[in-house]
Amino acid sequence: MAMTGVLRPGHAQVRVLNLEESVRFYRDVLGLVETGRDAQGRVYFKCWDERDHNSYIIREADSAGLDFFGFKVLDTATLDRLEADLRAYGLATTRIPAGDLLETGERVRFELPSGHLIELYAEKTAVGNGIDEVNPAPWSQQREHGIAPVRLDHALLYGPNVAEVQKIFVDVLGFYLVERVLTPDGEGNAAIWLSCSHKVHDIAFAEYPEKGKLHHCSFMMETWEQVLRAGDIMSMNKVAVDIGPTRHGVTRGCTIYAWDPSGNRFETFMGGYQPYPDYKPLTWTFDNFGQGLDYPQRKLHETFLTVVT
Ligand code: M3P
Ligand code: FE
Repeated sequence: MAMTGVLRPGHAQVRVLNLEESVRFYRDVLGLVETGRDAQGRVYFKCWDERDHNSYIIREADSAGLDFFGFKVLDTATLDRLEADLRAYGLATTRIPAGDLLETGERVRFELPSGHLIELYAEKTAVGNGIDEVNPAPWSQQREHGIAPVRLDHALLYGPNVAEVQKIFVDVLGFYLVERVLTPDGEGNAAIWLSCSHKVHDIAFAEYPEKGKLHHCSFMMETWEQVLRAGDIMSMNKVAVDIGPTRHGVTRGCTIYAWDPSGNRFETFMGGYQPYPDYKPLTWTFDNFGQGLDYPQRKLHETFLTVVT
């Protein structure tokens, strides 16, 4: 499809309890590439095959969780237009100056009715993926370190007012609904999966009473074998695994959910199908939520509903 408007998830800033322990985890176990540190003490990472300077930023704090989640948009004209559209819709926006995040341009930030801070930005320095731009090799040495996902793929966020959140993403930001799980009475959505691209989801939300919660940030692996290898590396490093390796019914993605040392859940993920914006959304009834989460086991794992940061 012609990609305009919002391009993709670009960055997540996550709070961790112990910075250096977390750096060792994200760099050496998950295998992200450390790309910088700033005056506030934040540590910046990217996945090996991402080309922009950073996609995952951690800062030390007293509680785990998500500070904000950012999407890259096509260009500054698109950023200005989307900011105007958000304001016309009735949302307050603030501009964060270029350079506040390393190698990142001006950001437009707004708060969703779910309590999450979402950002849009047009510029982040392209540092490349360590592979030549002329006659490129298929991968670089950076893929040989830890789990080594190729990119930050999506996030699942928990909070109230998911119906309003859906309207903002669909009516203002140009996303489309790919799948949903109905509430027990069938009247509303308990969870929604939204795409701004050809991916099966770029962001997802589940209805939850507390505002601004993180369920997981997801990192894309290239193959199912790489997901299994991620599970091996998790066990070798005594990482706390939540669910999997298994396959989600929703999205058909193959997955492991696990926790970082601070209790932030992350996912190593591959697959799913490739939807288009004209596809009719797929619907799961609440009694089939278990298959949606874990298709082989048909199990609605308790932690999926209750453990968030
Ligand atoms: C995902 C994901 C359900 C969970 C689905 C999860 C239906 O698709 O990417 O994490 O419970
Ligand atoms: Fe996921």
